[in-house]
Amino acid sequence: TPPPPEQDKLNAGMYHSHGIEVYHKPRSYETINDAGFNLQKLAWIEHEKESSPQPFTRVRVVSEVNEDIVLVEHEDGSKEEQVAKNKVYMMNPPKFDHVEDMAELLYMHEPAVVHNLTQRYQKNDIYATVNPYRYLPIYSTEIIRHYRKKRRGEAPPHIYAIADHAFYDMLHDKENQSILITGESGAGKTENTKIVIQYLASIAANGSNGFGPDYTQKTKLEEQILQANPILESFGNAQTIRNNNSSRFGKFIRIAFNRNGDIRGAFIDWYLLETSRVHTQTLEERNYHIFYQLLNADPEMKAMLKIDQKCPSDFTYTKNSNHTIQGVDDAAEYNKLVQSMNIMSISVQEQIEFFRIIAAVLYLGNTIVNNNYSRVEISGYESACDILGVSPVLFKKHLLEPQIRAGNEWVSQSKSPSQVKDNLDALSKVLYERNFGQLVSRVNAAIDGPKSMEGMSVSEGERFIGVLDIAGFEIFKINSFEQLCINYTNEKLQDFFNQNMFVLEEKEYKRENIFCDESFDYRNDLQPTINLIESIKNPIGILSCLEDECVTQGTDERLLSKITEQNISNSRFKQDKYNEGFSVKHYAGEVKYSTAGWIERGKDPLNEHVARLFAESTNAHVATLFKDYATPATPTASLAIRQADIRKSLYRTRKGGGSFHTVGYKHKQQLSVLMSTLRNTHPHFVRCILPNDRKRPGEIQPQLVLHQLRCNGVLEGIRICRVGFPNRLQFEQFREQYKLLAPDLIANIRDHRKACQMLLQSVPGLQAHQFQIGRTKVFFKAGILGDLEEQRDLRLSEIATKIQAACLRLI
Ligand code: AD9
Ligand code: MG
Repeated sequence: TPPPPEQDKLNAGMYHSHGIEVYHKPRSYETINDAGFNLQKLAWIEHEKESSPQPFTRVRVVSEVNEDIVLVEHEDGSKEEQVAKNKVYMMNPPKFDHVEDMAELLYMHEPAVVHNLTQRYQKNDIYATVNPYRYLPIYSTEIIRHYRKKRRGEAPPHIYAIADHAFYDMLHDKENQSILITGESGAGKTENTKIVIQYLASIAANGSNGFGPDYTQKTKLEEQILQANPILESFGNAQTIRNNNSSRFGKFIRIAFNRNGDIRGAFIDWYLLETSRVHTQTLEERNYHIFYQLLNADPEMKAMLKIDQKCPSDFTYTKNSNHTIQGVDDAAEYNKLVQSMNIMSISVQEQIEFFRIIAAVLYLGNTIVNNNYSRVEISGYESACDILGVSPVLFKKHLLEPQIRAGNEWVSQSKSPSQVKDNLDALSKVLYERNFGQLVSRVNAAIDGPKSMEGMSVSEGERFIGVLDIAGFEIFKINSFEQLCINYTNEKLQDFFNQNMFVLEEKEYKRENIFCDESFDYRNDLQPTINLIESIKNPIGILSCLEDECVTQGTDERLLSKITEQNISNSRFKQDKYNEGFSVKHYAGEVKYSTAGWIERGKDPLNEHVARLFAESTNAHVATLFKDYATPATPTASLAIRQADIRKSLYRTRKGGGSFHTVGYKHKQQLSVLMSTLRNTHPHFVRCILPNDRKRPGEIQPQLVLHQLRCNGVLEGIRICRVGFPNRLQFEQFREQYKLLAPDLIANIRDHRKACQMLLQSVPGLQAHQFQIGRTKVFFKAGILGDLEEQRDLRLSEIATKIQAACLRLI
């Protein structure tokens, strides 16, 4: 084993693994209430003011006021106060400072975790899951080599370690793997996803030649897989207040390997692209990068796209946004994009097609809508029609006076200017989203991996490692449908995590022959929340209520009363007193959702007639994007076609929406496929943490960190670890550590198990239900090990006093 490079020692710390490490070796969650009262102990109490930058205050316990309350003194001597015992968290002794694996902490609770993360970050040990906001030289070939084939705990925590374990487990256990990366916006999910893929491409390239020392050589396929990201980022990322390169979609990238560990291909699935950004951005944000990249492209390309001489201020969709990002050169980014597309073997002609849609969207946004003597008029739409290969006359006709069916007849429906504007924006969104989907499909065709998500049809002997990069749990002041979808996804992932932990724990108990009562079963903890969102009937959950109301042309008010009426008895549901929405109790906290605008958003946003026009475009790419609309259904079509169309529309309604399925419904379907894929993998969990909200290096805000720990399930994990027997030690280790408690009693006992048993029976006050003796380990209920540690400390100080006295006598 080569010694760890200096740099590595310096920077790598308790990397993202901390989440999973914590749960693998659960520790107790102790307050002075469970740990037992002890004078002069250092502890943490919650800071009174939530606004304080420090969530917890260091105190010394002074005296016991009564059964429930103690008097504490702030460590800086500033004041004394009385605090409930169950709010006084035991401080870990200094020997636990900066520990890499938080599972080693004696006391495991919110203040301990926040303290550890803060301490490590300040020492530049960013790999306490925290985004450094600066380049650190810890991703070199040298370091890849260091992490290659290391067992757990052998090398300091690092994202490479997680990637390497996944790779090893895949080859060794012949099992598909997944790496689930979650965290707030800006926490580092996408960067780490890229680092994982870079690592896998580096080591896999050396798979069949015995993991030789050269981690820099890559095959064309590996190169292509690495280039997928810049392409996706151009079209799917944008500058937001929180992140200059924020992913506005979720993705799951599966990389397939053969038996030797060579990369066979990859496949990307994507979720929930934020389409509203195409037409509206908030202050200090931008539209998708691609708009600015094309507006900074070379003059030839701009001329080809009919945007020559244009800049962001010439287009409605870009002019109110930031036009540049500090430190980013959009022209250079454009060149990189083209380079990536070239490596991906996307031809110049194809590139132009993908770019063309972007130009068309810009022109659609510039269409002027006004009222001309009570008739709606549009102007300036011709460029968009020209680029999209459709007739401007028909476009205008369908847009302004779409024909709708009334019984068996078709009648013209007139629109108001704002409806026409909404329609244009809806078209832009759909064009953008379909173009994005097509681009991902094109990338998938190039990297040619396991073909379909449903089948996971990796060929014989092949396995995959999937990396999931999706937005983490969100709680804002006003939460809407997007937050519900994101939080629902996270609820499912947390549930998956809990199930996993439960199964692991259960296996360990079985292996050790430990009895655990039913209260230990936390498997279905989150089920009521999941039901509340996704249940189809009895009662009808939120998403299905939305689906029903959209199909029956309901209103937001009707939707809300239906959701309430159906779910009022669910303990995770709460009615809103102002009747503007409802609250859901998620694992990470209670979130208030506002239902305003859900029905409008849930409906099919497309003007079907215009969509059909696109399906018939002279431009093959545009026609492909809308091929599902390619059925003629105008009043002039033959009777047979019209009847078929009517049948189709009946069929759609009967199916509960058919192609009009709401975004929520589609997301639910996609999520259910994703979950079944994940269930067939060995998961690895990575929690990314945002250190500060200013995109700054070296700064850590403990309140912000605490909030994320609460939201990302780390603390939820700690909570469930308190159930059952969270602390455990090997017999020999336990005996060695605690023999002081009864040295004479066990001195001559050879069998470690027996010695542990005798030792534990001799501890005064320790009750039989507080511990269990397994096959190789002793197991403790939360808080008990801390007690023993106290007694041991006491014994040690007695011995020290005796020795001191003896020395004095000698003198
Ligand atoms: V979002 O939900 O997509 O808005 P992410 O994906 O969690 O978010 P991202 O990975 O994009 O965040 O990281 C944000 C920025 O932090 C990056 O653009 C980098 O500038 C910075 N970052 C994140 N991780 C690292 C790192 N390991 N090393 C250096 C980093 N910089
Ligand atoms: Mg991202």
